Amino acid sequence: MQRSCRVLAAASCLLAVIAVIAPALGAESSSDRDARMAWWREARFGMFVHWGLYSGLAGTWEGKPVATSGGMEWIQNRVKADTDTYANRAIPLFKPTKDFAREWARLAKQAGAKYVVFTSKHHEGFALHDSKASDYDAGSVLHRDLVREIVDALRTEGLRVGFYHSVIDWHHDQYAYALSEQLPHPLKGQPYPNGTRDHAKYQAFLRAQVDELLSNYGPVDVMWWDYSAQDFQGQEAWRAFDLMALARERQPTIIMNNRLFRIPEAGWKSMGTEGYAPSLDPKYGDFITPEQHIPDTGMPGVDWETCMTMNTTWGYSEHDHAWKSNETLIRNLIDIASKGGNYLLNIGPKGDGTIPAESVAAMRAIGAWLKVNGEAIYGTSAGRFRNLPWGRSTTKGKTIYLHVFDWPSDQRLVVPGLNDRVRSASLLAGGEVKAAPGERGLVVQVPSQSPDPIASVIKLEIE
Ligand code: FHN
Repeated sequence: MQRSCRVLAAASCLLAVIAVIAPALGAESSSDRDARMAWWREARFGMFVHWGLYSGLAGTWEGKPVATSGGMEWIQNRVKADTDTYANRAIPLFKPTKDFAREWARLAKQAGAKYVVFTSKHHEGFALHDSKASDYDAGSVLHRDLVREIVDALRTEGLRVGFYHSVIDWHHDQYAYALSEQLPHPLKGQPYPNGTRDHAKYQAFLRAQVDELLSNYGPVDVMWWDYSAQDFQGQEAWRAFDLMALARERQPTIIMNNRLFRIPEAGWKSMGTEGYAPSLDPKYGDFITPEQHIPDTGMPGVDWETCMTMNTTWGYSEHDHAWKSNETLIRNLIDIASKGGNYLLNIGPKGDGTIPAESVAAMRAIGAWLKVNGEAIYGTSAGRFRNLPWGRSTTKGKTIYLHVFDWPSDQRLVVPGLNDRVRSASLLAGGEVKAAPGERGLVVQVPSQSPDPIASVIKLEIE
């Protein structure tokens, strides 16, 4: 083989290696990053799933409701139970049906979600996969690999796969909870039951399970770490950079959130769900994660995703009936998209994996709205207009989508400040509308009745 060919072959193989390790080295070019983030940015809407042993307890302990609101996935911490007491009570109530995973995947598809992030392990420490690194897992306890079942079901529906993996662990006997004031632990303030704890052993365990999840289940699209405190985070707490390098090595195009850290450079200004800051150095993650909260304005140049419950708990509770309305959920999706963000909406299945009827109905309502108006959400960017009195807007190239919440009683919808020439105007739900320049901006003549009281979308093609 001629010398020049050998050089060429070596060069292209070197380039391939660099493309794989560049993100790990934080040297990823912005065009490579844009390519890696493209599907996620276009998706706009994902389904979050909190499911684990806490789902069987359903917010009840010793026959009494622990509370009627707030995260029941935290029940072990709320009742201050040690892991053995907790496991003995919870495991008998955790009996997944044969087809639970297919029901999840079908609902996500019907809802119009493009990706699903589910709890491979929450703070309780129980792993849903068949783990060789632990006996507190579905493999040892149920002789099933629930992660396999879920991943296969999601792929069958063509959905992207994400793991929510807790770095906090209320089960592992080397997790040194006394090292953090700010992070929760059921035994907080008590001496370690086993005397001393070597947190480095926990870090090695954490890495081993993450490696299993990112090596044994095919392509994984999202890693949703959770969560760190200002007094315990990053390399010190979790060997975070090593974990991220491992994830990029096993899954070169994986997208990761910012919750291995709790510092301003990683998009955090304080503790608490609204403690996020609108800036993110890519070496700390790919997107920031407002929780239960929609930012007032977009965050140009920063990828962000608001995660939210449908009631007030992430894990299932039979005592929490504070369900948000379909109107609130659909308008949240629109509001978030109009500001250039993603919406990760949670369901909390029961101990047998079945999904509360209220969540099924809400997801199907969102899906029905997206069936008609999906083009005004998927693949769009933040709208040009702020504080539209009647709704929100999104953009896609030379197309502007007007999401009308409050239909004008005089059938004249004014778009303040829009003076572009309009080539065509139509309702996505069907029906023509007429658009003409007006004093304060474009005036769109609309029918007397809105096609959809929750939100009707007008599509404007701009010259
Ligand atoms: O403690 C968790 C909580 O249980 C839930 O998982 C949320 C979801 O984003 N994250 C943590 C609280 O910030």
